[in-house]
Amino acid sequence: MSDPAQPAEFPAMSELDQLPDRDAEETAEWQASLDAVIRHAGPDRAVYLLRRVHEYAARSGVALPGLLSSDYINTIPASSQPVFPGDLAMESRITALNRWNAAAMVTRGSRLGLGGHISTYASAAWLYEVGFQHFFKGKDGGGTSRSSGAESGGGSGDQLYLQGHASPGIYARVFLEGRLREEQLDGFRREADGHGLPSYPHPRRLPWLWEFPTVSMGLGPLAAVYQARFNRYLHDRGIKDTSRSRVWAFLGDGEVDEPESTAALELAAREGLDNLTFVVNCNLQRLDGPVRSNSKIVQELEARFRGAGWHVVKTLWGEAWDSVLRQDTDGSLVRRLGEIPDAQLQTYAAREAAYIRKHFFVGDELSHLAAGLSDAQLTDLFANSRGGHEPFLETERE
Ligand SMILES: Cc1ncc(C[n+]2csc(CCOP(=O)(O)OP(=O)(O)O)c2C)c(N)n1
Ligand SMILES: [Mg+2]
Repeated sequence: MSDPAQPAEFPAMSELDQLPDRDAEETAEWQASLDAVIRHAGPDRAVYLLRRVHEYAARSGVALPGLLSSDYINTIPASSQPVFPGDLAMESRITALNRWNAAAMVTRGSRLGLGGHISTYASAAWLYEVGFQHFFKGKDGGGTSRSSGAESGGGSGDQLYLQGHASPGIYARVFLEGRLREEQLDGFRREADGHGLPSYPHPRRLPWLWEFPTVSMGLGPLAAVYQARFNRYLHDRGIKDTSRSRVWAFLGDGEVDEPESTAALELAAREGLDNLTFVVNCNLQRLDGPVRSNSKIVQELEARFRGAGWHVVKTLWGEAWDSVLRQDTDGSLVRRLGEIPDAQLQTYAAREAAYIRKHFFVGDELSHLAAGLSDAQLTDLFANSRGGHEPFLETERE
């Protein structure tokens, strides 16, 4: 065993190919080109060029290892954003009512010392509403095909592994559907008389509502992978048509620290389980504080999921950022977003414009960019236009 006090020197990744340099002069020329770009056009330009060369190499059939993380911006650019297919006004209202009722349940429970999670659903309400309205398929014959509108007949529907601590929001939604009464909501976490609602998804206590238990943290995502694999097995053996079933796991960013949450990621990729979606709500918080203080949980997770062979789509910023990012022609804003640790991002969300101007928009390019923004715009960017939980109609775009 090596002595942890004397860590071994590891070679840099670039040296791992162990090939002799067959043309040192040519290598030096390439390096000199890069030096020149860094000197004359800056490191952001160098990153840009290397990324493009990397992409171009991959397209030309040059087998390079993939990059594990992308910039700290939305994966889907604003220009490629699809049109929201629903009734935005109606869905906004449903989401607001659910948030309110969920908050009321937890607050009433808390007055009695019962506890409950108020921010889990509050930060994920839109993710669930969009799922329920536009994606999840029920068990009634496997749901309706979104593409054809035809009944599939005999399918098994989707399986939802919902984040356990979001249960008040799910109860609130079921209440709006008329399937729970107000007295039952008031019985949240009060099951002693046999009529209350369990704290978390509990298929034995409330079998008509909950299909899978997802607390303790980590059980949902792990079980979801095996569910997706089992669905494939059933289908491949001709036992059940699960070809249209999708398994969804909703989880928190803190939850991903549970070893169970990521234990089967490689298995999912190896088995090619494209019938499985994880939705990780990165609100940067967990009960006891920020999920990561001095680094970035989203970037860390992106690298981990990509490394395991998953496709990753990040939704980080709302529409207010689009026009600001368009002005960032030299990449300094994107670089700055990438270097701000999570705890500092949370601070910006709570601070006034002068603080944001002084501490975030540092350097000539960035302070110039900030000069074109009002104080209200600046605070809005960090306090309200984060997280990507922002449905947006194509017609609203300027
Ligand atoms: C295995 C396990 N450990 C601890 C807890 C207690 N606990 C409940 S919620 C929570 C934090 C959850 O944070 P996150 O996953 O980020 O959820 P969110 O921010 O959406 O509430 C903890 C530690 C638990 N439920 N399960
Ligand atoms: Mg969290």
